[in-house]
Amino acid sequence: MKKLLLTAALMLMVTPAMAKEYTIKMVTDTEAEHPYAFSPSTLNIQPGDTVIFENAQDDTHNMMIDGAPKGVDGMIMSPTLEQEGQTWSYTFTKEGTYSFHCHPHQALGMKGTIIVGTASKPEDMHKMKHEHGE
Ligand SMILES: [Cu+2]
Repeated sequence: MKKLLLTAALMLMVTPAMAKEYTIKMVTDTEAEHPYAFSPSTLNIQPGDTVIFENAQDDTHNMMIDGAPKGVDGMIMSPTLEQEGQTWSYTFTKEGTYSFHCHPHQALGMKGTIIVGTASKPEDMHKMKHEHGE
């Protein structure tokens, strides 16, 4: 009986879940041409999907959205992830293009793009303000 209940519970978790989960790793590879990177740095998902940002090594990374479709307001940013295996996830509900960067490594080109459904035209996007004034 216990086993049956467990099976039913597992099926409930799996079947109605249309939304998917994706993982973007925050990578440090000092040997690489771009030592600090999001992998993958571009991702196409659907509204309702969740993206997990995972620190792949012991290094300090974060994720800050710096451009978003109009109508998406407020800061979207992860806390600082300092240790290997630390994660932060966000569920994207509104269609469009989201650009993001890692604040500690922004100058080193650590950035990426997530397209939710259909990409936004540039005029349908807006810059998100950050406390550090960008
Ligand atoms: Cu970084």
